[in-house]
Amino acid sequence: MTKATIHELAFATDIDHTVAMKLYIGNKNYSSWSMRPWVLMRQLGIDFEEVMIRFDGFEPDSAFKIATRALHPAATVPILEDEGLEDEGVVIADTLAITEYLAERHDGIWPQDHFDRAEARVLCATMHAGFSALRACCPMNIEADLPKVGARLLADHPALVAELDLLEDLLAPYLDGEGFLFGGYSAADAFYAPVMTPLKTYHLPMSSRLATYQSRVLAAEATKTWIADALEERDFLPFEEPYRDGSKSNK
Ligand SMILES: N[C@@H](CCC(=O)N[C@@H](CS)C(=O)NCC(=O)O)C(=O)O
Repeated sequence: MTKATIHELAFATDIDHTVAMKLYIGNKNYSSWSMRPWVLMRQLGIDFEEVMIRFDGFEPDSAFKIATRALHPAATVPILEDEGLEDEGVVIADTLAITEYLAERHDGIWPQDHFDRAEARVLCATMHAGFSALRACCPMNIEADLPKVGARLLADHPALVAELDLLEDLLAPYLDGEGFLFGGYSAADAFYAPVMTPLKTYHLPMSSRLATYQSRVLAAEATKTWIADALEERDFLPFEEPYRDGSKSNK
């Protein structure tokens, strides 16, 4: 897998078209949506080129928005670009759509068993469409450690507490095994891995079974690599930091 960083993709004319699939992602410390297809592809050994579009803000005239809009009107990351043959190609925004696209070409994205597959899809769809309080109160911030903030958020936001209960209830049937949610690594693990990082960052409560799964999924090779890359970024972005003061942080 090769790596590139771009800041003004919208104006770039020399994009390398030699690699079949490109995954456009945001900052690894902050972009939980980008993390999902990245860890999925990486863990399953699907080759891709990673292109980071740095978050500089989400205003319409930000470099991030200009670059992402040039790729797809959704103007969000992740975006998967697959060139296909003879100038055909596809640009896919949205993690679920990317996951289904990959599943049409690669084994192992969804569990093998018919019923497991349906249940894995429910888990992914529920994560994709829900958990708005967790997302809003506890944005992913891999390198931060915010126990006091976490305690305050739990006291002030009943919706956050309810979503943590929902997380436990949703995953409970799948936490007995020694492996991942459906045995082998699947899209379900990739969709839930990013949520395991705020549980750590904000010291949120969880059952011992969920904590065991958290350790397992964070120790998966792909997740470990993503986290190591995130820790190396050292790119403090105030608009992604509701709780910290940049002057006291890493940059
Ligand atoms: N439904 C999209 C959501 C993607 C998303 O919101 N990504 C964030 C980065 S983690 C983003 O690009 N935000 C830019 C914005 O909100 O304008 C997906 O599943 O991929």
